[in-house]
Parts: sequence; structure tokens; C-alpha cells
Amino acid sequence: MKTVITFGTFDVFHVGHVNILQRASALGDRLVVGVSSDALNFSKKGRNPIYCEADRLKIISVLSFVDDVFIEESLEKKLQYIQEHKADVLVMGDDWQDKFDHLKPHCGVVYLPRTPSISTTEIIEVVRQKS
Ligand code: C2G
Repeated sequence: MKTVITFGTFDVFHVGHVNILQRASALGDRLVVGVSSDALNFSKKGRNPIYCEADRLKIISVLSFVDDVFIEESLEKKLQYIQEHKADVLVMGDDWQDKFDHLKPHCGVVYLPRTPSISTTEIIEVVRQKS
């Protein structure tokens, strides 16, 4: 049983999120997703997500290719989460390229290419301009 773990905010859920989760799930038998808490998102991006962590967690949890979800409280706890969930492989989008290479002694680390031309930030901007 090969467990894959990945992390993200997944705010204003879009096809780029679907693509990375689907590709991550194809790399193993079981996919576990850490959904960044509202507080973690605020500390990284200086704003609250549009959807609160409970709703973002719920959206990810109902996807057919996701087996387990939890709230990620801190970027520094990656190793703890990997061990708790017995993950064999960590998958991240390539906007995080090289950032988690220090975890390679503990699990496989794979960076997948981002889906071009779509992001939560751009969606928020377009909606803002239209309103
Ligand atoms: N992603 C993607 N293509 C896009 C947009 C996002 O492949 N067009 C991927 C990102 O690379 C990331 C995942 O989708 O792996 C989630 O993206 P975000 O919600 O932006 O997550 P982020 O804020 O990068 O949080 O511990 C790490 C962080 O919690 C990741």
C-alpha cells in the first residue's frame, strides 16, 4: 500500500486543483491531503481565504480520488504529518520546486507541473473586476 500526501489551501476550488490531486492519487494507492488552515493561509498570503477551512476541507474530502483529509496548521510540521499518515511520497506543485528536498531522507518528493493559466488569485481578480 503506497500512500501519497499533498498539501494546499485549495481556496475557490478550480481545475488546477483537480489536476494535481488526480495526478498525485495516480502515483500511489491512497491519497491524503493536508488542507492549510485559515491562520496558515493568512500568515503566508496576508489575507483570509474566500472559503473557510471547514468548507475547503469538506470540498476536498468528497473527491473520489481523495482518501483522507486533515488541517495543516504549519508548514514546518510537514515531517510530522508525513509520519503520522505513513506517507511514502510527498507531492507538491512545481511552484514549490526544491522547497521540500530536505524531506527526501524520509519519503519520495515529487514536484508536478502546475496547470497553466488558472489560479485562485486570478479568479478573485476577475470576479472583483466584474462586480
Ligand atoms: N496548483 C496547480 N496548478 C494551478 C494552481 C495550483 O497545480 N494552476 C497546485 C499547487 O501547485 C499546489 C496545489 O495546487 O500544489 C494547491 O495550491 P494552493 O491552494 O495555491 O496551495 P498553496 O497555497 O501553495 O499551499 O504546505 C504547502 C501549502 O499549504 C500549499
